[in-house]
Amino acid sequence: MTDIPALDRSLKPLPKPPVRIVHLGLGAFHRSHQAWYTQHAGDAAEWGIAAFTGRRPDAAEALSAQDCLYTLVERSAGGDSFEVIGSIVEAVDGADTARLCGLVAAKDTAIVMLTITEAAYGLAADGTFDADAPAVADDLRALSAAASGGAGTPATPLGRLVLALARRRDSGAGPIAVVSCDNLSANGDVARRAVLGLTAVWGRGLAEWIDANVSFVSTSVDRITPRTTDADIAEVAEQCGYRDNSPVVAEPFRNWVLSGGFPAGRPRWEDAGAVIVDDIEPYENRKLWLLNGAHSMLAYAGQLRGHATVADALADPACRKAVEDFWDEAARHLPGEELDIPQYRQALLERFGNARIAHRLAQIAADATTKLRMRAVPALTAERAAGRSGAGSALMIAAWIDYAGAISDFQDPLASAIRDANALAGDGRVETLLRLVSAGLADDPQVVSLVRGLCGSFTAKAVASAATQP
Ligand code: CS2
Repeated sequence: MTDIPALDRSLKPLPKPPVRIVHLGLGAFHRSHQAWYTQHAGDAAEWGIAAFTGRRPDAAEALSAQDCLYTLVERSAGGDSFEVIGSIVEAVDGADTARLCGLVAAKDTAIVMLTITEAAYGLAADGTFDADAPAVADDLRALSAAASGGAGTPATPLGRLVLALARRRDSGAGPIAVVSCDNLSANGDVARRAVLGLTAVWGRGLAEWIDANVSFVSTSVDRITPRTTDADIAEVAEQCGYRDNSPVVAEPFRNWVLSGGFPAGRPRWEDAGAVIVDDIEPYENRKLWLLNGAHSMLAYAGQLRGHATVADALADPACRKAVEDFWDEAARHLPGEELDIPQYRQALLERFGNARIAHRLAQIAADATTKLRMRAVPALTAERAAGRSGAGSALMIAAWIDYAGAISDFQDPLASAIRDANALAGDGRVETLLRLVSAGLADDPQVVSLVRGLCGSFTAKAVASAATQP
């Protein structure tokens, strides 16, 4: 494979638009979603993206080595199609706060976009900003030092954003939009709360400037994007005849709903199918509960039953039933004919069933405590308030509790608290784990006993009994 050319702009001379969007969280999802929409906007020639990585520089190095071009492999049940994406024009190590500040402070920059993961917003279990979370506390110290002219370099994406917004204020470049593209309900409001929480130590009117000049846009984002594998890299070489070390694979489906103002302009994303609405909540809830909620159910139940991918788990009747029961509950709280829930559910079954997309359950299982708050807790709380048990939603939490007890190596912002809870003997374990997801639910003895009773639903015993059923 050494005799094929490398992908770069001499091989594919795509236009290189000027940077007007700064993105934090360079990863596969940004590349399959917002970068695709930006390339397909009618005025794409005016909108380039400078994308910054999170914790590690690797993705920026790999992309820079090929002039920021990469192949999007659109993988349907029937086959693959390939497109080179060129809307990212600069890929930067997230630790390079000098470059970030320079770009955010530039007059031409109109948008800062975020795909930093749900866990990065520093939310406490009650949805408020948690100033005591360890990474947040470190950044508050760094920002406080920077605010007084000393050396302080924040390490979290939102800490870095606050530093950069302070530079924009100082440069007089004017209003800007911050667009959260993470799977959180009211993600624009959550981003605003987190930014203002981190701004508190800055003083000197920065919070007031942000209030008056930064528009926090809420979005609902959707495109299933599994992690790229070596086989994908080999396939691109074979099918496209060039070497791309950073292709990204995604399903054909994509959806983007946005709500909020863009004081310095935005690409015409609607030309590419994005939808601009006044009230985003119904769309957000539909996607978060039905798609992401089903994903989390399959991630925990499916892995307990020995499955590795979404498609495998969905083909298992026990997992499929758990998803459908949960959907029945969640759908009761998704009113409005325009949401067309039956059609949406049917489409999800088809998308999840696309076995050519190897979407790993282990990838979805990460950051459970944050995700379950968005995916299981709202429907469970609404069902309880309506006088029903909420067993379909509670099963998602019970499956996670079993999963958390069954594996030792997991990623979660509350990993050490989960480990401490797992060490508890007897009845206390379930209640303590439930409390990490929702204090309100853990305060209700009926919910605790419901979840406790549902634990074990997908264990080996359940597998055996399901297998003997007709
Ligand atoms: C998934 C999402 O990993 C996860 O938590 O549920 O990444 C999901 O694939 C996307 O939101 C699809 O749009």
